[in-house]
Amino acid sequence: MSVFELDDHSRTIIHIDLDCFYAQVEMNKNPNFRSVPLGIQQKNIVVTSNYKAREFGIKKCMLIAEAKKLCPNLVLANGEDLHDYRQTSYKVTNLLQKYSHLVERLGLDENFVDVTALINEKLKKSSDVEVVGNISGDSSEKCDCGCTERLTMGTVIAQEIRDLIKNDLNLTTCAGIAHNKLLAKIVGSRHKPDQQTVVFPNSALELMLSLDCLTNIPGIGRTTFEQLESVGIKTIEDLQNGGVKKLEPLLGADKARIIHNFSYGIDKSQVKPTGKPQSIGLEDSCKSISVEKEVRNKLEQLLNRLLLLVAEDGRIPKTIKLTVRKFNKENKVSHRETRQSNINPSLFSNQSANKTKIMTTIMHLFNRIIDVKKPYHITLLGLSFTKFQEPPNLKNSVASFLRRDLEVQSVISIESQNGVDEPESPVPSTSSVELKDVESPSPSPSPKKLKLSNLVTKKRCFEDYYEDCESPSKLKVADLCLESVSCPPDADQDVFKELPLEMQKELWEDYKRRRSAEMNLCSSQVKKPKPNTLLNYFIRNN
Ligand code: TTP
Ligand code: MG
Repeated sequence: MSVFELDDHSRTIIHIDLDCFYAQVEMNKNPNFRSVPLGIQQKNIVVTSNYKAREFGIKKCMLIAEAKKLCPNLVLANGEDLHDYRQTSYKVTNLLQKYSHLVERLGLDENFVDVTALINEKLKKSSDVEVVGNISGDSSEKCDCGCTERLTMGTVIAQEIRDLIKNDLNLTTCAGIAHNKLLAKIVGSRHKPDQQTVVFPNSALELMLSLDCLTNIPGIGRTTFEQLESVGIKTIEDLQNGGVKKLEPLLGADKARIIHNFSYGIDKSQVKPTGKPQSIGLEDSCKSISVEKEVRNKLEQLLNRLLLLVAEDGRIPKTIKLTVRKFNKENKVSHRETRQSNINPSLFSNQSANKTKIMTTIMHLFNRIIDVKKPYHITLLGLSFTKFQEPPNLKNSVASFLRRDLEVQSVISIESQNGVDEPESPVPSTSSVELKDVESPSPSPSPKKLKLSNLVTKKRCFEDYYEDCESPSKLKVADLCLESVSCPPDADQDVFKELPLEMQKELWEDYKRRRSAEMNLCSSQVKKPKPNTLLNYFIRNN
């Protein structure tokens, strides 16, 4: 079988590399640097330079003395404190995560984004797009698997991504678009700076053969290069012709196969997400809005887009945050205010989110920032979800059963400590003050402080949530449950029946304690919960 028959074109990967990264960060901090050749100094080395300096022949990792000889007017900025670079780097990754949850960071200034899902969505609506940017090789010969259309759409998305990074962070980038990571990375560096290049599978081999040196293949460093050289493998063709068998004694079976595939432009490695974002949000600046209906429309649009991103992310948000930028016409100053609120996870069921209820919460937050009876001018609206919980994909596992009950149990436990009632609606229950927010924290009680009677509601919320997750362990517990425990009168019989025996006992004990406290009106005589119960174990681990 030919090596190409093993290739899979179904994915679309975008590799994003920031242009002269450290230099761009410094130029954003000090715009005077834009008009001069700038080198970034670490010790006695120029680790990078802006493109003006590169015109003088300055290269990365050149000695300062050598660089100064080439360009006596070279301005140097100290780049030893990485803080700002790191911060900017994460901002870029956060922006990319708006396009896919499959974003893999590579160092500080490179990211792979797997946009396959987004492209398949977009192609359902329209495939009438043209390539944006450069094409590597000849694109006239088309593959009939659909990769031409996918990669073409990939170029449109890459441009969108690069525009977003430029607009939001004032950073230019290069992008490579291909059906795998290897080709995306290699092809992205073909046209620099501030450009993008796509390679279609039929030009992959040509691209690989055009590499000057084996070390241009990611994964072949100096050591591997020397190992290969020692057996006469010096070029890409040598690598291809040598075959896996010749490489195995040198590199081991796995690496040999990978490197051999690489030489043909084949790379099966996945984009491995580098941690999930702490928040998923969108902002939209606008011409002054002064009417509540317009605000609502704008926020609804944002929410619709945001829910798609959240669905793609897969986690369930627990908090929503609204950002409003207000413009003060008198002193011509804008400032941002944010408010946030907890939201009930049950609003995000398997199929769709309850937009109406989420909008109610959002408008409630809005009315806490803006007094709509007075004139106002809004120039930006933003929504973001934060604090996530993992999705309920623990179907048929013991964990799913425990997890459901975990939620119920912590509710009971907290109630028994606080005894505070609270509605289960998603109306704001906490208020966080950020930036110039001047509101004092809301006096509303925390959503955790639910009464035992809310156990049922809470439990049901979770059942909507876990919809068809029938747990075999649950059935077993029910089947084996020969011993029966009374159901507290303030708990739902049906829900109670489903709980494992241990938990039923805990609930009954809890009910007895509360009853006893009520009867005696003397909390000091109430038996305290045992410290090492199953219940406490789960609560501690929540
Ligand atoms: P690169 O992406 O290699 O370089 P770059 O972004 O500056 O330039 P290009 O336009 O060619 O992509 O590296 C990213 C940053 O990493 C770079 O700005 C400085 C830093 N760096 C080092 O600290 N040491 C090094 O040896 C290199 C190569 C880069
Ligand atoms: Mg770079």
